[in-house]
Amino acid sequence: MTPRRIDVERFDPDGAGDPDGSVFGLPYTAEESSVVLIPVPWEPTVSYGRGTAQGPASVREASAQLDLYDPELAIHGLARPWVFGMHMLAEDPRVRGWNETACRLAAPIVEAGGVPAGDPAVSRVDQLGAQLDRWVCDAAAAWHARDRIVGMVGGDHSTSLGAIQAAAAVHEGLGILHVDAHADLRVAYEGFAHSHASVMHNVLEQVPGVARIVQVGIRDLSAAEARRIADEPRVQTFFDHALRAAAGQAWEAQCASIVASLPQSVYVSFDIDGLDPSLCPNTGTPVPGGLDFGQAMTLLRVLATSGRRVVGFDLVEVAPPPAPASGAPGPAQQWDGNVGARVLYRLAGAALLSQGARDPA
Ligand SMILES: [Mn+2]
Repeated sequence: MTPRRIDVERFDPDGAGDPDGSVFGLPYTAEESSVVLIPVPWEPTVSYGRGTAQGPASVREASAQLDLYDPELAIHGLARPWVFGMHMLAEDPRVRGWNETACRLAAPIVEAGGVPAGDPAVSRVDQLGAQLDRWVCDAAAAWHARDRIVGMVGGDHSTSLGAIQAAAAVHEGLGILHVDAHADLRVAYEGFAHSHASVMHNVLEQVPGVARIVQVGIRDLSAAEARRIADEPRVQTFFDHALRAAAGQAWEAQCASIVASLPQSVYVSFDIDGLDPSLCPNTGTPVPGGLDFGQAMTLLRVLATSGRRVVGFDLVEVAPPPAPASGAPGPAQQWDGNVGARVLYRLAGAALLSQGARDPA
């Protein structure tokens, strides 16, 4: 990626963000921007709390009120990541349509806690999931080909597969930094192969360009997933409990160990439920424990300054609370989106910093 510089005069970062702007209140088009964000409102196999199909919209809405000066990246020469241009594309109505169809088919199955393999409705949901993967992969690949940093905003975690396929196609030997409460290594969940709980299994099986998955914050998994972690040389897992047990060791040093496990080209797959659930109370599958916000920010900063290149990323499983019966959503309604927007801004900043972007003189 060659960082693109945009016309900074068109935006006042100290003013109130433009709520109609594409993301972070910025007025720049995808054409002008170094970072292009693809919203993927998708949640058919969500098994517990719903709402993550509204994730991209909730992040976009809350992002308008962020301050865009980054004091932590400033130390490394990138206080103003936004000057390289960031844009979130509009949602594609076809994706919304496929999601509605797949949710309708999946609802009774999820309600029943799953069905035997071979059920026709399960197969149809998996087919729609495969169709979604192709759409996400093509959309991401088009912007990779145009030398942009591509970020995907889900949707449930299954949406990451297509985005990882696109990144791995152009970055052989790709490593995934996977922040999550869950290992997501199930072969299938409730019958669905294209499940949010199976995404990293699907990456291992279907994306040969991925050399390694480094998991952080994991604290909710099945015995079969634990065996897979133990037996699979491509997966290294920094369990939440182990990070806590090493709490005497400074977090910075723990981040250095995590990052040292990754190859040169890195894609970050950030499930918001990797964070403490007070930071994502409406996410679909919250789990107590996890990273606090500062720990996550430090991890991404250590990654960005390690000499590795962050070539793409996603943010998934952000979900707003149900809309209020009346009136406009207030700050409490926007909390999940607010935290998500801050993670997204740091992901974009970390990718830019890792690829050589620095503040203009
Ligand atoms: Mn998760």
